[in-house]
Amino acid sequence: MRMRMIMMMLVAAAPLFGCGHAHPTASQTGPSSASNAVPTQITTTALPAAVQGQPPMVIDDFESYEQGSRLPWHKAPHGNRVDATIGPNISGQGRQSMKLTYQVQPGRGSNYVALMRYQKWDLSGYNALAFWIKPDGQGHSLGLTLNMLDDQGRQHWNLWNASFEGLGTRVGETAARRVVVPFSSLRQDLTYSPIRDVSSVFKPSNITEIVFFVAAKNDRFGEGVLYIDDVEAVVIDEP
Ligand SMILES: [Ca+2]
Repeated sequence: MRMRMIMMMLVAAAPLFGCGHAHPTASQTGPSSASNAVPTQITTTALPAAVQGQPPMVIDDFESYEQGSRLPWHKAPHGNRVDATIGPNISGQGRQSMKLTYQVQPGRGSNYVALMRYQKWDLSGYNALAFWIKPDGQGHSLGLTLNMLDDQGRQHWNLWNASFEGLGTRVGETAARRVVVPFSSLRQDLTYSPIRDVSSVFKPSNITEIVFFVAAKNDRFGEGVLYIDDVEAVVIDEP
């Protein structure tokens, strides 16, 4: 039987820097960024198991990389230090995950990390993004941003944000779990777009960038290690 947990939460769009890359969705990063916070209420759905009959589209299961090889996921030009390497199985299938080793420190630009993969994805026919995460118990907030091209294939930082505090990021919580983010829960962020008349319709066919954010919360700073695996586009039943 499917169990569904709907979690309502406050999210804040994050500051950004006009660097041309997707930005932090996590706010609650301390006084230095509080003035930039734009609270948005979203719904995030966590499903312990898969979804409908349609098979997922695997975006990355991290199984094809050699130990020590360079992953296509890398630090964004902004944010603090984050390295992506191969980690152990966390999802119960396969042998490898992605290990994020990161550091967050006080101060705007240092209190979060952004790990991105830049590629063109056509996720037509899917209505959610799913992944596994094994948090490190640090209690940081976690965010996800998708960047969307326009219909002419132009890049103008039409960003779509989700944040899932409470989903795998509680202090002391280290159990791996699957997170499902319905596309309908994403919130458009045009803060860094030079174009103002951008359509407010999310198009899964036009994804060009996926970014994970980890942001310090409640003045908890320092180094951390967490794991991500089985990043997939999936089909879910939506209310
Ligand atoms: Ca894997």
